[in-house]
Order: sequence, then C-alpha cells, then structure tokens
Amino acid sequence: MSIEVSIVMGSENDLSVMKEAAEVCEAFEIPCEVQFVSAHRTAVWMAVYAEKAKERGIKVIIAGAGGSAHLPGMIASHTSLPVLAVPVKKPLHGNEALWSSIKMPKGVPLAVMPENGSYNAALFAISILSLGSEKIAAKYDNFKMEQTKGVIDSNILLQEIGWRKYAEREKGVSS
Ligand code: RP5
Repeated sequence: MSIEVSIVMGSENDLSVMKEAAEVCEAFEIPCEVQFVSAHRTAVWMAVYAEKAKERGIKVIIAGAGGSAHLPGMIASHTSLPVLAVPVKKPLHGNEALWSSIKMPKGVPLAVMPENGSYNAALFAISILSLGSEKIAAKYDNFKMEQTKGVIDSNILLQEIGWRKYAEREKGVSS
C-alpha cells in the first residue's frame, strides 16, 4: 500500500509531540511515513521531499516545527498538496511557532492546528482522505460516533454519582 500521509518534523526533538499523529494514522490503518526534514538544516532535501511527495502518492502532509517554524510554510511553497501545520511548543517556549505558521502570507495556504495539535492534524488528514475513500469515511464516522457516545456515557455516570464522587474517581484514574 502506498504512503498516503507524510508526517515531517524539523528535529528529532519534535518527535515526542509529532508521534501522536503517527499513532492516530496507525489506529485508522492509514499508511504514513515519518521523516526528519529541517527547513533550516536540510533546506535542499526539504524542497526535493516536498516536490516529490505528490508523485509518490502522498495525499496530505503534516508538518511540525518549533521555534521560527519555517518548515510547514516552506513545504507548502514546494507542493500543491494540503499541508497541515503543527506548531511545536516545548516548556519555556513562547507562541512563536504558532505565529510563524498562522501568519502565512497570501498565496501559500497552510491549515494550522493548535500548538502540539498533532492528534487533530492526523484526524484532519483522515477527514481529507475520507473524501476519496468510503472505507476511511466509515471509520472516521464511527470514531466520531464513539467519541460522542463516550461523552454521553460519562454524563450519565456524572448524573448518577454527582460531581464530587466523579472528580474523586477521576483523580484515582489519572494517578
Ligand atoms: C526547528 O527548530 C525544529 O522543529 C525544532 O522544534 C526547533 C529546535 O530544533 P532543535 O535544536 O531542538 O533540533 O527546526
């Protein structure tokens, strides 16, 4: 099966955030690849990678970067594929990666996720892929239904045991 989703990031230090996107793709059985591609340190490789992505069968690129975060925008400038930006925010970082991505000038569009939003980036990629695949669309619909059911079930329990007990139970679950 050919790779449909590309997950790229500027540094190995972004992997702890970006791996969630790969996990979501795996859960939906979407073939994806994960690559370190830096706009600053491997500028030529980045351009070649982005330019070849479409002919390799890739349909969506998820690009994560921190700091000045040029990678998503530069990838988008080298391909007509949809590019989803994940601003990577580490402890002590400001919001620079988010602003670098969201301020993309007119003409080169970028879909920008929340900071560290690699989970939603993968879901967004899946929603794009579902336009061309009934199988993926069914899985995505099912995921959303299960998610809705989860909230309804939680609320039923909340009404049964009250918020104090529910909160205590949550503490127990998370510790
Ligand atoms: C960006 O610069 C990367 O996306 C990373 O988040 C940030 C810092 O890179 P490292 O110095 O941690 O490799 O290119």
